[in-house]
Amino acid sequence: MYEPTPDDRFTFGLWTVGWQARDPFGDASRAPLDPAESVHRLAELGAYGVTFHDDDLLATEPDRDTAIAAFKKALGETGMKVPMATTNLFTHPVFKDGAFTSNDRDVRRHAIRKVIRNLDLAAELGATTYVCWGGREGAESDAAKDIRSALARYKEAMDILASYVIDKGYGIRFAIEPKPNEPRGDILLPTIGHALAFINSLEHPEMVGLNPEVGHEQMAGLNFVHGVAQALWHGKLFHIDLNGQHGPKYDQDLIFGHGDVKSAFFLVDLLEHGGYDGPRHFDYKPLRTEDADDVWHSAAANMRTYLILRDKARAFRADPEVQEALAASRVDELAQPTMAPGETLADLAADVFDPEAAALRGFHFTRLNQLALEHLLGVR
Ligand code: 3MF
Ligand code: MG
Ligand code: MG
Ligand code: MG
Repeated sequence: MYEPTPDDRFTFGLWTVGWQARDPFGDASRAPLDPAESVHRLAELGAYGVTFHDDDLLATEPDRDTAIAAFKKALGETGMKVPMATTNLFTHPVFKDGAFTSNDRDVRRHAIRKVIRNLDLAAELGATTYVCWGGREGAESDAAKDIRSALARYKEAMDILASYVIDKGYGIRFAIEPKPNEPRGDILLPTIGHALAFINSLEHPEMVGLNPEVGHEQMAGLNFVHGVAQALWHGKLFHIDLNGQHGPKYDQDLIFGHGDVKSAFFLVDLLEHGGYDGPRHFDYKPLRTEDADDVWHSAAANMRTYLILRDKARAFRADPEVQEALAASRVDELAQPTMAPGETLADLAADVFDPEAAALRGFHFTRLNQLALEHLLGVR
């Protein structure tokens, strides 16, 4: 039970299992991992595919062509897919003031070239989503960056990339990954909402959606389930980064479910019943305390936790007492339009309504919440 298969569409960034656990205070605690080994190990664990930054492929082999050939060989041997790719625009010090929005115009031009080069590889490997996380697009001082110009340059870069993909005929859509801070003091497009508004200003808004990450919204104290629901409502949930976080602090990238488990339960419920059909992509970091074997236990833990929560969410929905509680809370009533078709404002005005009596009606949400918790805790 809870054994993942490729049908579950679980994917992992090469940079997750491959993280050497360097942090701002300490050196690497693990050796670099050969991407081809990661592909094989993840396939054995039941994953569907892998994703990568351009530079991730060079973890153990500096020659790009040789590295790509070895990666392709591993994909061929395992049947693993590459549904998403992305660009590293944050590690090299040239990107210290950002990439698309660096004050240095030469750097901005270099960044666009770097993305284009990896877009060609992404298309060749069959990726359909290209993620843009604005890691260093930001500032520490409000004097240092003209945010309106930065957004104009961000838009310029996204427009150039979208028309490149159209010209090439690549079947790729872009997904912006919001994050409030870290590594910059403040990052542009800090939340799902900011990114959604930005997308409306682009030349090809239909080609650009979101890749929200659990921990990134929770770092800002926001409700991730609400954010994902809004992205779905706008038709913009192109991809997702699943992991765990304990509220507002540094980006923990814990295993999925190892942070706010109740939010993880409702997230899985939403993804499974809310019409998302993309990959379930894990963007986590194996703890720095873990050794080379532990890494694979941690990868497996992400998928197992998702499958357990999927089971719990199904059981929650199927429980007659839950159905009764949902009805008592009038959850379905919200789907009913406030005005019936053909009704006029005169009809609205004619309502006989007693606000004092309506104010006395309880919604019984506590019972629903407790039922969800009991399903999650395994006592129902
Ligand atoms: C950082 C992230 C990134 C992005 C990745 C792209 C290194 O907090 O979440 O991971 O997910 O760059 O997709
Ligand atoms: Mg994170
Ligand atoms: Mg992250
Ligand atoms: Mg991420």
